[in-house]
Amino acid sequence: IILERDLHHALSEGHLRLAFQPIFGVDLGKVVGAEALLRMVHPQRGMISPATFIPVAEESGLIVPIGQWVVDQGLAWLKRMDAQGHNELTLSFNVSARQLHAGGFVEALRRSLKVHDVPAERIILEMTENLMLNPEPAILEQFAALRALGCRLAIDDFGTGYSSLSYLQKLPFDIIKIDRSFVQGGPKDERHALLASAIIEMGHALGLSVTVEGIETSDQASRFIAMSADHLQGFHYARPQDGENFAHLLTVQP
Ligand code: G
Ligand code: G
Ligand code: MN
Ligand code: NA
Repeated sequence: IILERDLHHALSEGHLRLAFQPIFGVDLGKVVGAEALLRMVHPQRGMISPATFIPVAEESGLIVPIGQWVVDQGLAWLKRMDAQGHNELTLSFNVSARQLHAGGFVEALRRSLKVHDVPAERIILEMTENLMLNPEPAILEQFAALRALGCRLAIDDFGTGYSSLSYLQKLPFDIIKIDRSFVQGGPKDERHALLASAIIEMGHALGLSVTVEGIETSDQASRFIAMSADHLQGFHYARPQDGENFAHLLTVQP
């Protein structure tokens, strides 16, 4: 169990880390971006998954300063990649509803982009579809502000939430990330593949780019390339990595 004070401690004592998972661009046939994924290194218990502590962070409101830390660290990393010549990578951040409801997210991001001298066009913000179901005007304003800034917005875990397809035409999204449950095994495999294929077509018809996550085998990669997915992500390409290892991955691609 992670408590609010554990999180406080992790933030103030430097026990948070970012891992970066490559995102493969089908067109270019290479890694074109990364998703930043938060980790907590507990002094006694070792690595703790965000699935365990993000809910506590959201509940306590600590997700706001933690989210700012994530953006700041992520942009600093992106600049280090630039300096090594990898200066076209995009960087995706996960953003929870609580961060937007708290207010100030857009302004903090704008400041951080300025401080680190990163163009907003290289940033993607991933949000789960539950956030889009009945967005309040204040949330819609932030979506618009984020796009006006130049960032792109992605719907994360697409196909697992309270999907109301009507939001796809109403909301200013650029990217659909198809949830990994559509990729990976099980008796409903065939139907999942058909659904994934239909989602890709629908996304393209709406002018959206489609990413498929959870690609674990070369067979899955081939299938989704044949379905015209735009970007692929998953253990087949690489697990979430230490920022320092990432540059190495760019040179050893499957
Ligand atoms: O990295 P892993 O697959 O264990 O992530 C588990 C969940 O935690 C995912 O749903 C992911 O979106 C979420 N997550 C990871 N990093 C962050 C973060 O920086 N902020 C928020 N809000 N969620 C994150
Ligand atoms: O909800 P979100 O998509 O942000 O979750 C990202 C999580 O998915 C990370 O915790 C990451 O470790 C995990 N992940 C990334 N690629 C794969 C994969 O190929 N297989 C599985 N099982 N999990 C993956
Ligand atoms: Mn994500
Ligand atoms: Na996801």
